[in-house]
Amino acid sequence: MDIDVPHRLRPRGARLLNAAAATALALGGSAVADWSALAQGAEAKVSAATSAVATVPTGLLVFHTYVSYADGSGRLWVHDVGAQTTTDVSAGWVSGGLLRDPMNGVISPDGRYLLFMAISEGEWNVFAWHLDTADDPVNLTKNGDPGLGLTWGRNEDPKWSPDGSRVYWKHEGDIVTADVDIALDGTPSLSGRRNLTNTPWDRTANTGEDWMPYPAPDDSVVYYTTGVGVDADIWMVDTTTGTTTAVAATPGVQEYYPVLAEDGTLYYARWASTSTRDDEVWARSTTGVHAPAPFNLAGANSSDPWPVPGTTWVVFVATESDGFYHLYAGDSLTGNTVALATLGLDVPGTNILGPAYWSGT
Ligand SMILES: [Ca+2]
Ligand SMILES: [Ca+2]
Repeated sequence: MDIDVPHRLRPRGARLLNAAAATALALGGSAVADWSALAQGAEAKVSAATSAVATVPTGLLVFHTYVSYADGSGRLWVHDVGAQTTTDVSAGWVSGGLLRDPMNGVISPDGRYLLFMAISEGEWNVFAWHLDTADDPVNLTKNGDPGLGLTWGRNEDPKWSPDGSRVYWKHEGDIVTADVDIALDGTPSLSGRRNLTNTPWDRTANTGEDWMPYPAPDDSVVYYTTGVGVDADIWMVDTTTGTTTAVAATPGVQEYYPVLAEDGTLYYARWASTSTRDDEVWARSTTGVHAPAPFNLAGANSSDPWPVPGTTWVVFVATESDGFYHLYAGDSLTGNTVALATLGLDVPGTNILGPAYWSGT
């Protein structure tokens, strides 16, 4: 089996995933959680400042867990902020042999589908699951699909277009896109695939890899990461002309995982410096100024930012002394940082990664 090389060094844990311990966890005592208020007195880095916008809207927070990258322990979770429940939606798919190591989930703008990547047929593929149904997830990038014109290979890092009509993902080291078609019975499929980048990928040397796309609200450009490790930069490609432009390209510093906030701020992860290779969440303002976010944890790796729509909060993950990544919420205005485990949202003994927030329609 040809498995992708992890882009980041993931800590290796000794314990196995304990899925049962994490079902139906409570996030807080109210239907609308106030992360800042709930964190008072909790074991979290909380500044003296009070959050200007502390209320978190109801919605769904998707994330994935694994002990070590692609080791077969991967699970995909949906946390309902309003209902205060956390569900491993992937348990049956994994135990039934449909797929393994699901990760990088994102919910469609209309809330109907969960898009993610997982291994099946010996390779990474992009799946969509009709949320809250007993339907199996549909493999949207099934190898040899004549309608999609795919060659056999890796399909990863899927994202919805802002209106849900398209999907962007990485196929064999390039950013590609295709239209979403929904059959009368609700079954999703893709058509009309085209490449947005065309840089040859050397699978052995691992050069020329474009990954982790994130589209602008009008689909005019798609942000993405190019290169890995010390060579990783963030670029954007014009979806009409194909022109590519550097966005965050500091030499000798890994820059990756671009995610756009509603106000136009571009969040991403990068090493602190060429010599200090701790990941930090950074932000590029709408005026083009790049700076570390005020909520990074000292001496830890902070990454995988996802702004919560309608708030100043950014959900992200950071390493702790147990060697695993855990969920955090950071206030981009005040720097208040809340460990969501202190509110009961945790899956002990595994890495929690790839949070994506859907705030509802
Ligand atoms: Ca490429
Ligand atoms: Ca760089």
